[in-house]
Amino acid sequence: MAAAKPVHFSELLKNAPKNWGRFGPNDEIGGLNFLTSAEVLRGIRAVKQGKVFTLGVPLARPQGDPLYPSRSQPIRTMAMDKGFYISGKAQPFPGGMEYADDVITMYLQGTTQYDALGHVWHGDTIYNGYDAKTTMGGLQKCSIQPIAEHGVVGRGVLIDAARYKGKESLDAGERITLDDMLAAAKKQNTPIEKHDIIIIHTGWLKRFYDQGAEGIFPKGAFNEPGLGYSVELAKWFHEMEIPSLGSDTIASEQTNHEESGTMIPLHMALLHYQGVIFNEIDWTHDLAQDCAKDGQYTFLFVGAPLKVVGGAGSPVNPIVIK
Ligand code: UVW
Repeated sequence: MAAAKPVHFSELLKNAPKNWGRFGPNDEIGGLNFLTSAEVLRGIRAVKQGKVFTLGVPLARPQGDPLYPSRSQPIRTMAMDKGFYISGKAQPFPGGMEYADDVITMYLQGTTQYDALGHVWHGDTIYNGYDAKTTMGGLQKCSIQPIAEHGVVGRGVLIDAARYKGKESLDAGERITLDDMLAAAKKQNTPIEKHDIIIIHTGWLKRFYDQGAEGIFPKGAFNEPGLGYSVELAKWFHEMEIPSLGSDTIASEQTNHEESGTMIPLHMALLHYQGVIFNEIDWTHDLAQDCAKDGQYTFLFVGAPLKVVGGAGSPVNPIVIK
């Protein structure tokens, strides 16, 4: 049952671990500090077959893309195409070359994306203790740029939570507990190792493409399934030094934490407190099908967000190589 009045995050998370200061006073990349060259090589050692999966969703479809309800759909328009030449508005280059150009207007988090560490906070400080006023007019601290400069490269592990629960997709608001995640990993014969990049498959995103918006916003509600907050889960992420978490949902976590009445508390407990890099709206369906077939749930994961100066996030097309 939902709490009558939401508990403030400062109270809910009073025993949750924090990495502020752990990587120095100037840190802006949090968990990516764990992704050293040794971790890149560990990721490369997970490559066994040369199979490639791309986790980005199609961008700016005329019929609409999956995104957080307050964000508007990406709009792509042609700035140059054959019509410009036909109408005489443009002339071919000397030699005859013509070209097409286009412009996109979108939320940087309006597709498969990474969140910057300055994307969310409570109170007056963002990750690592920087003043939240540094977000005004563009993130001067903890923007997506330092994350993009580093890259998100290491060993990835897919946790197929839908398969573990015997479903094609989890239900609206369904929680994946720490025990669920560890039991799913065990069932897959793939224990999660320290510094693994965790990608959770819930089957949720496929509902959007099969059923339209109603599939992921039943009765208009934003109520996603996913990993749910507990202090044990937060401590486990801290002990395991998990650099990054992704999923096939819009926020990569269970939306509503009923015990406290809070919304998306892992954005606070993991991203804001520990610097875990969040990756969202991943297309995991094909990868999950393939992992179930060949039993290989680990891979080299390569996430390359754009170096958007001052950006709170960035689109990305993560690459998985098995
Ligand atoms: C918010 O938390 C508002 O957005 P996202 O799910 O993109 O992190």
